[in-house]
Amino acid sequence: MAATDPSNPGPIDVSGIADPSEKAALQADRLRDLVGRLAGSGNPFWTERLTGIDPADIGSLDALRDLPFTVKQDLRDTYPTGMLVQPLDDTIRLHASSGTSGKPTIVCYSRDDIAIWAEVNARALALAGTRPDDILHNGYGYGLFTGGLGLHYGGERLGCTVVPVSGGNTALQLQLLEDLGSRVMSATPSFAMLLGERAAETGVLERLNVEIGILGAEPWSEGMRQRIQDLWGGGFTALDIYGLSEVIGPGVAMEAPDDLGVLNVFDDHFLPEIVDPETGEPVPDGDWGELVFTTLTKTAQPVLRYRTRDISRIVADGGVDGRHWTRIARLNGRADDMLVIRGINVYPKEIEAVLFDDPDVGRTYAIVVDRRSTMAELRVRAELGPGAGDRAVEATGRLTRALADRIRIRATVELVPDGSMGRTEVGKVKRVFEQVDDNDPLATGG
Ligand code: DLL
Repeated sequence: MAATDPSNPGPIDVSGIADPSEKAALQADRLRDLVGRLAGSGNPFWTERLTGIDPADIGSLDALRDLPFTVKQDLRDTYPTGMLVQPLDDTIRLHASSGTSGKPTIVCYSRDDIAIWAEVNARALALAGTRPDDILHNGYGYGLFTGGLGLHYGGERLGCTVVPVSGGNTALQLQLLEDLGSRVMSATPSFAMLLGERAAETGVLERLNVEIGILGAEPWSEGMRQRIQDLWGGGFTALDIYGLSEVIGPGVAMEAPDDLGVLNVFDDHFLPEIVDPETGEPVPDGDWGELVFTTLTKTAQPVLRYRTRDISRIVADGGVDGRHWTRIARLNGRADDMLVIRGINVYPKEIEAVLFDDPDVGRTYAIVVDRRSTMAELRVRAELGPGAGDRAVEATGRLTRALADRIRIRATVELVPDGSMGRTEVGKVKRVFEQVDDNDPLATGG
């Protein structure tokens, strides 16, 4: 794939390929080419992984299920750059994501990869309603994290004026939003909430012009969307952007305002599958399972059938005339996030859904798994909404019952005053804490 000419980058394709057989043929061609590139790269990891596979046998997408998966551990085992299939000389960028433990995962980009990345983020922005004459206030962190630079290049590709403000420094952010009149903002949902809260507190909110939020990098429920939109006011739409560093960063899939709840996967570059997270077998169409991606066009560090651990499903029904991307449901958590409490499996997202379903719950919460005794206990702390202070007792009882109904565990619910819990200004919000000794993990404002 040739890098685009910066002086004449061409139109942004927000529609995708209309004819299903044409799309499948393109994907199969690209898959065959990818497997050929991996097998012929001389990279020992791929030589070993692809033993016995002849790229020429890949005649259609049916061949996919016989190809090997890649997993995060493969990137760890080949740290730092052992999954590169081009010389490091040919790469022009490196990003990294910090895992919960051990070494970061490194991802490298060729010039063509950067062009693809800009293209898919430009599509994401355009799908959300961003126009070339917009000022894009980019509140994702710049640096090793892919969020900042991913949206930055996408915004430039679309022709926006990108404000590379990054995370943190909310006072400066609000000043820039007000003075520049930005209509589009990109940030994590938790940071969008924090900015909205600060804007409301300081009286700036009514002077802001933000209509579109491009929010992702963290799981966030419909209840959270509602709260963010309520906070920012009637004209604001919060939309979901999805991606992961191993695949490219942000811009793998995007929600559109006329098709809420669904992510459009840019399937000419990223081939999605849904598999059973336990067995790796494909699930029946429409069932929930683990999202898997093959990077069809990346050149420096492609992945084959990468197991994301993220949970979604293919959505075949509905859609919008003239748009043809593979549609998947907004994420329903990660296979790794599952908590096991007294033998019962609980996803934090289910707890968030219960909390944000309740009108008296405010804008942030935290979950503590107390493991001080052999029987783990679940504690949920949430802020009360503005004006809900005198309903705390009833709300506590109601939430305890709702959680017991939904997750089949009796949790200790603690409702605290609006604004009393800590906020995350930089990076991804942390919602789940383990307690192993008598130090309260939420004591520092969690
Ligand atoms: O979070 C890339 C990104 C940046 C996406 C900015 C969107 C916006 P990583 O740091 O590698 O990359 O983390 C990827 O974050 O596997 C999901 O578990 C989670 N994640 C990303 N987007 C969403 C989303 C970036 N929209 C991991 N909803 C992924 C839920 C998300 N989870």
